[in-house]
Amino acid sequence: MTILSDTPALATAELEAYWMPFTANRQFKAKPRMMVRAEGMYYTTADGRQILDGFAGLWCCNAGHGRKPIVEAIQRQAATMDYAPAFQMGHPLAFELASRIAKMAPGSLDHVFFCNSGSEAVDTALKIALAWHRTRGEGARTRLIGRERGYHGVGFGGISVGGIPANRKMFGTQLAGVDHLPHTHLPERNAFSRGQPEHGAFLADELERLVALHDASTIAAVIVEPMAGSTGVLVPPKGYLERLRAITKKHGILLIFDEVITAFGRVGTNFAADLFGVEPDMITFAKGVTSGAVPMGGVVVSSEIHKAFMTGAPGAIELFHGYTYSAHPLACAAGVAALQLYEDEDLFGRARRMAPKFEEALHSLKGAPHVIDVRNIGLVGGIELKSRDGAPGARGFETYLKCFEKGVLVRNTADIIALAPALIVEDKHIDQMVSTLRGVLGELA
Ligand code: PXG
Repeated sequence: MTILSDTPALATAELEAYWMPFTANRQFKAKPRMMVRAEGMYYTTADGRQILDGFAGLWCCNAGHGRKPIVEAIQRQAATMDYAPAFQMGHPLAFELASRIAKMAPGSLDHVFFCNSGSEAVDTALKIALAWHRTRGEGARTRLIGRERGYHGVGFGGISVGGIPANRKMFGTQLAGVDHLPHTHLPERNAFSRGQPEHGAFLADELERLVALHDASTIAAVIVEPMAGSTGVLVPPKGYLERLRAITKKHGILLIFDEVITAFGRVGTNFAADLFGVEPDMITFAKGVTSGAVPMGGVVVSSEIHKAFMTGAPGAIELFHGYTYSAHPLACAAGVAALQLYEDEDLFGRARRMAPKFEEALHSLKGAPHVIDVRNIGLVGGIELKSRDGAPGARGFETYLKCFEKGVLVRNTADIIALAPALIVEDKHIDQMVSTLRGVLGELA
């Protein structure tokens, strides 16, 4: 199969040293897909083709690519102060960004700990959960509960609570004392749901079963993505998150929402917690906070959690955790500029306004070859294809490659195609994504 018109910008030998993440390295290097520029909704490849970005990079460039206010803020900051020590020192933009995020966050979530990625954000949140219980004299609460089909990055904490077998099986025993809720994907009952599916709230009751098994006094936290992105756009069933919240509260267990994908407008609100009307105790974020322009992640914690640490001698360090690049000046500059841009252009409102058109277009693929489910929320869509006999994932990957060949970047997780365009997406882009997908599905075996 011709994957694309291949004019690699680099000689094959120059491709060797870079061990690429989550990539079929040998296959890529045989036919590289090399991006060299990005602007607005489009990438330009090394061979000069325009690619419509249907995935905001990797769920991150929510304001679109190369946005001037963000670019200029980064340039200004790089020229003014490249770096300031993160420990026992600060710089004004870190405080400004934290204040802005705290104001955007729901309810009593009002303090922000910065790191550099979603994986670090998850590890940070899990550590804060453990330390918080210990600070309050409940140090026996060490158990962490994740969910099948959850993705929480690739640190040992994240893969331990995560629920993707391939991400876990090669890496030993991971964290001790972790258990998992069942995932919420019920295609036989919920296929072709628009927005939140009707069935599945009962799956939250599995937490009661885990509490009965382990005893609440051993459980520190439950972590879930309010909408599971990576494993194929699993929108929470109606009532599910509410029930998780009620059960965690009843048993003194912290609830962490991993909003690395869903925060900052992806579902049309500041956080998915706002859309679903459920307030967790902590929210992890990354990606959209800088619109993907500089790596950054973080955790927003409730005032109650934060307050519990602010005790002891005034000169004592309250939390032995942090990174050299926590609140890096370039990331903070990008973050402040991105949040300002989201506000100035009302991009989250725009996401809400575009969502019905996006939903309609995606669901028009019902009945297209191989399509067994379409699901969506905000500006996120998932199209599930029937797996080819004996070759799970092959049809999804070929769809991804052929869409790229035809000028549209989508993402596949096995046989599920995900779409998550930047919030500046226009009708014509949505039409191009869906018509390209329709064409590709028609061609595929
Ligand atoms: N939590 C969630 C919910 C994520 O989606 C992470 C943590 C980890 O973030 P970092 O910054 O450490 O990668 C993520 C990342 C995909 C895809 O194709 C998803 C992610 C990353 C790359 C690809 O779905 N999510």
